[in-house]
Amino acid sequence: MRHLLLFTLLVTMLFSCKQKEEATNKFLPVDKNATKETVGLYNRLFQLMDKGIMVGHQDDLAYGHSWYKEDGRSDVKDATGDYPAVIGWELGHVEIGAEFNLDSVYFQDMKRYIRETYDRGGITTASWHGDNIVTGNTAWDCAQDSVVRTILPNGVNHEKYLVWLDRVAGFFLDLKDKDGNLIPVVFRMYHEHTGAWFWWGSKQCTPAEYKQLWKMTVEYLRDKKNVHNLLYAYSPSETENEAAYLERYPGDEYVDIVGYDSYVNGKSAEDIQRYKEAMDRNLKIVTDYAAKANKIPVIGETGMESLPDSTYFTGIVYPLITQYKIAWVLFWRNAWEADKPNHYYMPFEGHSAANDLKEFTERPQIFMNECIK
Ligand code: BMA
Repeated sequence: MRHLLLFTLLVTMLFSCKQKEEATNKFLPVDKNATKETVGLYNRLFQLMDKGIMVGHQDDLAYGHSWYKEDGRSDVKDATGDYPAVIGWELGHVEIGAEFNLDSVYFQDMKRYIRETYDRGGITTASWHGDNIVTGNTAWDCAQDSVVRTILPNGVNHEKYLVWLDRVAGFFLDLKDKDGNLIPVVFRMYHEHTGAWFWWGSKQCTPAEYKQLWKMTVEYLRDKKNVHNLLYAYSPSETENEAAYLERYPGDEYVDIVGYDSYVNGKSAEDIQRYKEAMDRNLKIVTDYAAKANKIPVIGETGMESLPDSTYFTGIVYPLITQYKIAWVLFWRNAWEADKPNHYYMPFEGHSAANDLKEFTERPQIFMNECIK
């Protein structure tokens, strides 16, 4: 009996996801005045990355497949027993002073969810589908190729855009823990810019303009608005090679985290094969670059809508990501809206892929919230 206990203990120690990180601050983020919690988060990410890959989910706490705003609920927790280690939020419409974002999440609630995540030892990342300042339409209004130019210094919308950035800054500066300290978050801004579906996309501005937009935003938030609780994440949509990946890269002094976004488009064997190839290629691009430049590599967004393949997590994602050292993989949102019943990327309780997700999250290299506490 004692042998069995000892054996169980040893196995648990060997395979347990709970391994304390050491408190060393070797890596400095691009903000040299970053708060100590932000520097701490950056270094924690490097340490966690050596041990495993964190699971992330967009909007996890705010709503899920066919439910909205139920305190404590999470589709991922319903299916696996734990919250994701990383939770993504969307800032779209904060810039226009709205009370809720473009997916109907109230910013006040979002701040509370971010505090809850922080209290649980989890990590927060934010994306921003900001409106098109020229037309007043959404981020997807990309018929023009001049929006970015009008925002840059001397552009006709520069001053107005700074007011938008003031509101973004205000959001981040209002993220406080119970002792009043700022909560550090990862800001994944102007994402998927190698595609051409947002006003900051590849056909909508030149590489030089994109880089200027990025630098202007970092400098304004950091140096003018004194926002010092951010790590900056660069996340184009999938690219062919490192040169393409870096074509619009604003420089190592403006980026802390390097990622990419890639989805399974469709459900045929060819679609899955194409996804595997794109994922493998982009995992290699970001991990190679991160190793050279001392950055954190991540998968900024991924998923298979509706999960028609019930072995997506263990059969497709797991073998791909475990060949590489990355900090996290973030799966996109589970829409609550009645008109989007198939728009979900994580299984909910009872879904045919729920057991597969559970099995995936139980593997020793895969970290959920409990593992990183
Ligand atoms: C897209 C979709 C939209 C959503 C947007 C911003 O990928 O999920 O329904 O409004 O992201 O979150």
